[in-house]
Amino acid sequence: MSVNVAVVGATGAVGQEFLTVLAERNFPIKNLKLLASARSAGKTATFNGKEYLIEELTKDSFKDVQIALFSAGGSISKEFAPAAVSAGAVVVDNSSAFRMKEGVPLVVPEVNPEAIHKHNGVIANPNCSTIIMNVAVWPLYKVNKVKRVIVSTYQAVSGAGAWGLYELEAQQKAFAAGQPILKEKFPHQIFNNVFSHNSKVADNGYNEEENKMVLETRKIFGDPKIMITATCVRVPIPRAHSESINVEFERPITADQVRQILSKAPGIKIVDDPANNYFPMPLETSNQDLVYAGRIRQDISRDDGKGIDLFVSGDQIRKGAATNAVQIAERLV
Ligand code: A2P
Ligand code: 11C
Repeated sequence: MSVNVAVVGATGAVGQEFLTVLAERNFPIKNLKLLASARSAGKTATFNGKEYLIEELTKDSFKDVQIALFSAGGSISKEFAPAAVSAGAVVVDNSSAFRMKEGVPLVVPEVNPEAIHKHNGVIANPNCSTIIMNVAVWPLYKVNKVKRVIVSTYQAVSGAGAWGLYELEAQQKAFAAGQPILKEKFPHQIFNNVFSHNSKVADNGYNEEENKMVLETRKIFGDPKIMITATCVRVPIPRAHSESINVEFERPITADQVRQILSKAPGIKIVDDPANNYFPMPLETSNQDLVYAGRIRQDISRDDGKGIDLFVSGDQIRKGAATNAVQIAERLV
């Protein structure tokens, strides 16, 4: 069955990736509508070798649309997703607008695909750092319940949007040309630097990205008690987020068992070669759908055998956003 698809935010980093992933996976599209702001109306974008006109997003944009993929930020989702649902579309929303709302499934297809069909018109795509962590931790959780996760992220600039990439590139060019390095949207210079994630710090001392990793994982795993603490950091990398993850299990587990479980898990590739000091790297996971996992080792800070450390890296625009949303849409059709 072919369906009419709308992409909201079609000019953005994730929007553009939606087009690539839909084409690559041969998504059954009857008609495709590309929507963005008035600034982009009249421009074109390519899908499957064909030029499509970009239209301005309005509340009337969704007539006859069956699936609407949104990635234009939370406020646009809040304003326009209800119009899409009223017009009969199912919205797969990449923003944080509805993720924690009751009745809105929050889905990583490798973890909780059964939630997809319990929607009331909107299905939420989790935050990219959450997805990448969940793909690696869930297969372990299923075998030996995870009690606690301590995660530290190394997040690429394009996670902030296409502008993050332009800002890093502009600063690199200015440095190479011996010119002053200007910062625009990031709160600090990102070139030659690392800083705490640029989202707002909440009253609990954690920034929004960190709180998302905690709350979203609890909803996706269906485990409100799982203990998670996160430190999210922006690094001067164009693409692909990496994460150092310490996992505490209910029962003892060995590094070999973890390697075995993850080597059979969907969406994961093991890259774990201590002899050659070769482990997951954003350079190699960029433009890939698989989450790479390695540095799998027993946590030596404890003597009960219940701790494991690992390092993962995954493309946050693909598996962390566009691919995950398209996988959800595939299950809908
Ligand atoms: P536009 O390019 O016309 O501004 P990113 O996450 O990479 O920053 O991309 C954000 C996406 O959201 C872009 O496609 C952008 O379109 C879109 N967008 C931003 N504001 C609006 C708006 N008011 N209406 C529709 N789309 C919007
Ligand atoms: C980043 N993960 O890399 C963020 C951006 O809730 O979808 C996406 C925020 C979100 O900055």
